[in-house]
Amino acid sequence: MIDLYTWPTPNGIKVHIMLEECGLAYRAHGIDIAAGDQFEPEFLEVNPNNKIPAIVDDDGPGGRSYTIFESGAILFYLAEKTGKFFPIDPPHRHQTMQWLMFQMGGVGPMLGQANFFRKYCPEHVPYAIDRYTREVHRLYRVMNDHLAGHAYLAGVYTIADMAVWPWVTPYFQGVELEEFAHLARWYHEVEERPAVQRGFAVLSDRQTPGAEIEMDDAARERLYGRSQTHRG
Ligand SMILES: N[C@@H](CCC(=O)N[C@@H](CS)C(=O)NCC(=O)O)C(=O)O
Repeated sequence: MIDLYTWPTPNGIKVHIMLEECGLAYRAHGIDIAAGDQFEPEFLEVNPNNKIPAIVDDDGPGGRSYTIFESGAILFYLAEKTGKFFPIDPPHRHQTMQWLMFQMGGVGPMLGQANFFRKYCPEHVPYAIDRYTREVHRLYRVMNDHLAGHAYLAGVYTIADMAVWPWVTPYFQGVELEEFAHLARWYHEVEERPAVQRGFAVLSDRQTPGAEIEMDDAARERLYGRSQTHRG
């Protein structure tokens, strides 16, 4: 059994999808990041980086309990554990890693900043909105051009698709998906997968997946406030 500590945001959803795709048994524990659950001592023991997602696998390496955080590392761990969605043959394997890194180092941080400055920042900062919205367009174009000649990011369906897909879901990052025909084709194809739909629905009774998080001043301070840098 895997204990999954998560919230229905893109970084959480990618792991929900992988667990569903692999048919692994898991228990989802909601960590409400707007309410500050990520700073509770019990959660910090699981992830000292105070972010979702994280998992505790009671059947980890050597049959022992194993804790791991960082969504890309979790996908990689689950792929190695099950032998699924991370091809063995060198071109596909390296392409999978390339697009997974592209998501973790580019798509996640840049789209995250675009969403922050467009929706959550208490000040209107045009320079930041322009910068990150342009970056979103650039990243969408890179993926769109690639998907013009490939069914999936690494050629076949892998953890790289699972990592990128939930980031393309929120539409408040200043792009129209349908303007990127190949990316849209891929997006809708992945969306049709039953495991993706089940993964997307995890904890949807507590927060609409991929949607804007309701943010009052207290929640904004918990998530982005200066007090976080002084946490003991
Ligand atoms: N690089 C991390 C990023 C995780 C992340 O940013 N999680 C967000 C939700 S999508 C979070 O938990 N934020 C709470 C906080 O920063 O206090 C990963 O991919 O796991």
